Amino acid sequence: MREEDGIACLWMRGGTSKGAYFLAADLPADPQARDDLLLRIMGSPDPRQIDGIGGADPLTSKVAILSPSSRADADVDYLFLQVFVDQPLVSDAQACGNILAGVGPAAIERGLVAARDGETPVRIHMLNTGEIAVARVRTPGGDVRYDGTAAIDGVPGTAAPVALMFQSLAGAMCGALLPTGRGVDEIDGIACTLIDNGMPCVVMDAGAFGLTGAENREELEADAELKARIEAIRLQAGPMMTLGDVADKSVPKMTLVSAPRAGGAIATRSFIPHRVHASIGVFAAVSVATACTLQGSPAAARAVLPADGRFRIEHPSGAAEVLLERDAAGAVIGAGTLRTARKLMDGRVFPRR
Ligand code: NQM
Repeated sequence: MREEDGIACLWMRGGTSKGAYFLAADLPADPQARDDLLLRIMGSPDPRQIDGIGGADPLTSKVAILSPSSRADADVDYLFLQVFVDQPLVSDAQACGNILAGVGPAAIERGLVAARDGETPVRIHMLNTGEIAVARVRTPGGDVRYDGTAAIDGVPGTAAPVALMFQSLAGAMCGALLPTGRGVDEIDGIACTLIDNGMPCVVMDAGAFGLTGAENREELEADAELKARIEAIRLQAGPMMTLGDVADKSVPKMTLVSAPRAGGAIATRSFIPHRVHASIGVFAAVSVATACTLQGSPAAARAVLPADGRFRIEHPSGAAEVLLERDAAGAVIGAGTLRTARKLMDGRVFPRR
């Protein structure tokens, strides 16, 4: 690989995020050399990412690396990497369900998965957590179809649906759904549910911070005192969740909940962790929905539980629907959601040298 010749790159929207999709074979095998290259491709560290293709926001500074699956029960391996915008950091300490929505289409585009006529199920081995997701990709005539009639809040217009299904996400990063063994912990006087059903999240009541929970992204990001309080809780929650020192990690996510305002199950505002999410992550939404079912959790206290298992998780730009499958005892055993994805650019990217 010669950097001056460019590196094959698909630039795609996955759900409400955007990122660069690569084949592992096109990147250095050594993680340090790979991360150094990705920082230069994205233009990090720089708040504007002016000399790279990153979009100056954690939601548009993401990378998916695809390779033939190492497992017989999957079609493709997917490693997610979060490229920090203003720090020289690349982290594999979280999965990403939004970027996941583009993995099926990208795997077909790159010839890793053969498309069927109509719809192609793609079994995706998520290397960050070891779990498998199944994505259903529209492929009429054996070609990926991006246009369609599905709409998701946070993305204008409509596109082809990508249904995502998950099983056994509990403890994906932390080893247990409730890594402290409790549904509620108190940190700095705030009741928190420390939960991981696909994404390590700290769920807290917005009211405990004197907020209504309806504040917008800009208002929350401008509140330096609030951000400092939330970061202090996060740094304590990290080791409690078995994540170790999380100062340089993008997990746990910090989600403030309040009563739903638009007919959903719960309202959320999520720090991911230093910027506020414009909507909510997929696995974060699954984790928050799961917290809504846990008696004693600040989420359960505010939630309006749906009778049909379809949790509409309200967020700053609408709501994300998560379907939870529960066993007879009420434990969450499966989850699903609907996303869309779109190929924006297929070409070669030239990193800063
Ligand atoms: O929780 C952003 C996103 C995400 C993560 C973040 C995600 C998930 O929306 O599954 O999708 O929380 O950093 O892309």
